[in-house]
Amino acid sequence: MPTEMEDYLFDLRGYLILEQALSAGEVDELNERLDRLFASREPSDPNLNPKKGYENFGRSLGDIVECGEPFERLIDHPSWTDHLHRYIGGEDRPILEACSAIFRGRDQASRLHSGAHKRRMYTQFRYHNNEFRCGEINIMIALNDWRPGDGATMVVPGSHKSNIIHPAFATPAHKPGGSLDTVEGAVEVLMNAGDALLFVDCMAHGSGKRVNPGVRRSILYRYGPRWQTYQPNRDLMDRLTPERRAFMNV
Ligand SMILES: O=C(O)CCC(=O)C(=O)O
Repeated sequence: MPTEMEDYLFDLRGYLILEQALSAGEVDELNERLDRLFASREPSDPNLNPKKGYENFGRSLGDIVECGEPFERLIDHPSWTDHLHRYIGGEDRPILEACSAIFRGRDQASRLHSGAHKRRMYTQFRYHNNEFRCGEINIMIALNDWRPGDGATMVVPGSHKSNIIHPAFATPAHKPGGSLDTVEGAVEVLMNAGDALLFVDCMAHGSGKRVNPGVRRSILYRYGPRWQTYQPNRDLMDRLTPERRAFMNV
């Protein structure tokens, strides 16, 4: 279970740094796998190329959990499993919603996005009766050391509870190619290889622009509450109109 201090800091800031969440051996194995995976993809592979508006994000390889046992081990890694249960909360068990490896090179960045003002289901942060109920918890793993200028994740602490949109959403920081380098209140999350950043997705975040040579290496696993229970059978799904199918949980 997270400690009392972790609960306090997570509630206050919206994030925690889990130091040495992965061992040096685990980091080496993941890096080795990723080197081979990235090298085996054609540069035109759509899975390697970020979607429209995120062209400057870096190289990203989606559904990475399907790429071997070292990635499967991350699903319920002991360094964060209890935190996921605590922060997603209640009887809603955490499920993996998305996962990717992100390599960020020179001049690349993740622009400012998310924030409590959005009020979407997955950008929710709630706390009631000593229970957290977060719509999405992210685990961002550093696979090499992240130092100033490396394109590290940047967060706006406390913005998961903000009622007011950050004024920087009206600036180039939020536009394609933007970064959080000059965003008021944003902090750069510097980590050592093997550390993991746990954060609630409704905290405003993105990254600094990488200005150093080399590549920032990372893996991102996103979890949310599974609260739908009814799963329709295949026969029913085959019969339904596309409009009706769109209402079903598959
Ligand atoms: O790449 C990063 O450091 C941040 C990733 C991010 O902002 C996101 O995927 O939502």
